[in-house]
Amino acid sequence: MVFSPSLISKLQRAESVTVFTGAGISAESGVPTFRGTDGIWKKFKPEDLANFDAFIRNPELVWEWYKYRKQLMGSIQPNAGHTALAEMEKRFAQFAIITQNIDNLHRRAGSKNVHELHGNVERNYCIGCGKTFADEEIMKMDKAPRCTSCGDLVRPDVVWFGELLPVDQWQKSVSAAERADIFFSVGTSSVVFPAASLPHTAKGAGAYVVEINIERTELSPFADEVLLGRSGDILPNILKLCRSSRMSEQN
Ligand code: BV8
Ligand code: ZN
Repeated sequence: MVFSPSLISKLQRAESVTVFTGAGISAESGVPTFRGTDGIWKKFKPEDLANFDAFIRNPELVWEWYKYRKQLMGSIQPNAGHTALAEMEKRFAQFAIITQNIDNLHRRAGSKNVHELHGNVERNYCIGCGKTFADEEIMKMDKAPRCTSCGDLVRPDVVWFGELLPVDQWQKSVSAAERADIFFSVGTSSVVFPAASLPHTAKGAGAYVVEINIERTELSPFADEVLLGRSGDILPNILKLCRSSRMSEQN
C-alpha cells in the first residue's frame, strides 16, 4: 500500500494523533453497520428505534433490537483495524480514540484512551432510579427488563437520537480533536451530529485530516486525504508506516 509523502512526514513528526471511528471499523468483525447495504434490520431506520419515545411506546421492540445487538457483540472479536489502533497508541506522545460505536471493541483490542460518545451497549440503567444492571441480569429478564428496586423500565446506556451526549466524553473529544496533529476519521458516514462536527473542529485547529472508508462520504470534500479501502487493511499498513518512519527518525 502506497502512502503520500505528506502523510509519511506527518506521521514522522506527529506528537498528537486522534482517531474518530464509526460502525465501519467494526464491520469486518461482523457487526452490521447502520446505513450500509447490510444495515441492521433493513425494515427499521436506526432513528426510529434508537430514541426515547420509541422506547416508551414500545419497550419490547426496542429491547428486542438491543438484545439482538448484545448477543451479536458478545460473539464477535476486535479485528485487525482495532488491533492496529491499540498498537499505534503506544507510538505517539498523545493518542486518543473517539468512537461513536457502542460495541466496546476498541477497549477489548487493548486501546486505553477511548472516548465513547454514544455510550456502551454492555451497560444498562433504570430510567426511574438510575440503578445499573449488568448484561447477565438483563439477558435473563423477559421482554422489557424492569428495575428490581422501583419497578420502572431499564434501558441500555446508549445515547439515543434527540439525547445529549455525555458531557465529559464530549469535552474530552473536542480537546482531542483540537490538539491533534493528525486526525483520522475511520468507517463513519459522517451524518450523525454533533459527533460528525469533530473532524471539522480538528481541521479548523490545524490538524491534517485523513479519512479511511470504503466509499466517499459527506466529510470527503473537507479531508486532506481520503484513503479508500477497508479499515482492517489500511490501518495495519499505517501502523507499519509508524514503525518504520518513527524508527528511522529515532536512528
Ligand atoms: C443531539 C447509539 C441534541 C444508539 C447513535 C431531529 C430531531 C432530533 C435530533 C436531530 C434531528 N435532526 C438532526 C438531529 C441530530 C441527530 C442527528 O445527527 N441525526 C442524523 C441522523 C441526521 N443527533 C442527535 O440526536 C444526537 N443528539 O443532537 O442532541 C440536543 C440538544 C439539546 C438538547 C437535547 C438534545 C445524538 C446522536 C446519537 C444517536 N445514537 N447510536 C445505538 O447505536 O443504538 S447514532 C448511530 O449512528 C451510531 O452511534 C453510529 O455510530 C452513528 C453514526 O453512524 P456511523 O457510525 O457513521 O455508521 P454508518 O452505518 O452510518 O456508516 C458506516 C460507514 O462505514 C459507511 O460510511 C461505510 O462506507 C463505512 N464502512 C463500511 N465497512 C467499512 C467501512 N469503512 C471502512 N472499512 C470497512 N470495512
Ligand atoms: Zn429503579
